[in-house]
Amino acid sequence: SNAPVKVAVTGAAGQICYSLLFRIASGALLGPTQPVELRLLEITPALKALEGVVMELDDCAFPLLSSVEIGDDATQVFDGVNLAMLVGARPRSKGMERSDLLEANGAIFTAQGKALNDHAADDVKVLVTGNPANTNALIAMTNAPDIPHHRFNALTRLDHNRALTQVAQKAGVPVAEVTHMTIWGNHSATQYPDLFHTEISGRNAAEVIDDQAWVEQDFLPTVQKRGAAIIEARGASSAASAANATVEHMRDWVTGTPEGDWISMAVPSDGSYGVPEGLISSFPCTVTDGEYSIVQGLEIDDFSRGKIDATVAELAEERDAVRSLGLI
Ligand code: NAX
Repeated sequence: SNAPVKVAVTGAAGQICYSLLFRIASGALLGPTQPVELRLLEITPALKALEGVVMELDDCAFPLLSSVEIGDDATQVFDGVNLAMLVGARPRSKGMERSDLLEANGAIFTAQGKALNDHAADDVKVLVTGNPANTNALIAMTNAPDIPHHRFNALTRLDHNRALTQVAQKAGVPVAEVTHMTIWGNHSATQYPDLFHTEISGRNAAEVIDDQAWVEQDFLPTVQKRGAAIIEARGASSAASAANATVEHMRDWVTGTPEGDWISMAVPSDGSYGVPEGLISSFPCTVTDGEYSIVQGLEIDDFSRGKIDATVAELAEERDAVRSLGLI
């Protein structure tokens, strides 16, 4: 059917959404024949700025954009939504303790989880981009008991894409030649971009590159600290690339992954690869018919095991912290 798909986006007046909304409305998310209805959530003081963004959406005259609704009440904005992109979050301000940050975001993601639980469409898929993305997704998921857990994902696709390009540039090949990239764990500086299953033109990337010093001293820190490097260079955090990754994750979740490749998605662990069940951790995933599965059977050597364990330990600490705050 060509009924519009209802797409909710939060943080809609922020900088990521200034790219994201236009990509969705142009058809980059659901293809060139699928109309979309945008449902945009913001906090009250940002609604005026959001009205300006809606004026610009109007001024694009996108043929696929059937309507736009805005508001500051999640229960209304999320009513009947099929896809929800949770981008808005509370940034860490100067002097803010880590527990304050978790608590401020906890308030946002408990409320939004409940609103999705009570008002979203039965088929809703929820993708969290707002940081700390994995733990915010865990909070939303836990506060939405009627929505199956596997409908809650967090974004590590930006890290995945960053890693693809680093490998392509090192090997001197077009980025499309690089496949089977995996980001493991948390979307944070502890994430583990895994070169040992990556392929360059179908050959093992670690063998093609054959430079363990580059992997440890260049590749890993470059990908892990890329967000900070963008801030340093641009004076603002990654926005267009984060929007692109948000579109690509949700697009692949809806329409499927390419035959013979996989992508990185942070999904609730089923215990695969020793990641404790329930943590929202990044894994190699494929998608068929709108359902993802974690790629099984990859061999994990000691180097990778240590890196995966470290990032998963951080996720467990975040979970314990939000649990002790009563958020999950
Ligand atoms: P901005 O500060 O430009 O925009 C965030 C917007 O969210 C603001 O307009 C704010 O009013 C709104 N907001 C706050 N609380 C809200 C609520 N309860 N309901 C609805 N809207 C609310 O940040 P931006 O650069 O757009 O980044 C958004 C989030 O993405 C941040 O948490 C950021 O850390 C995170 N990122 C995540 C990435 C990832 O790969 N997972 C990478 C990029 C980015 O750093």
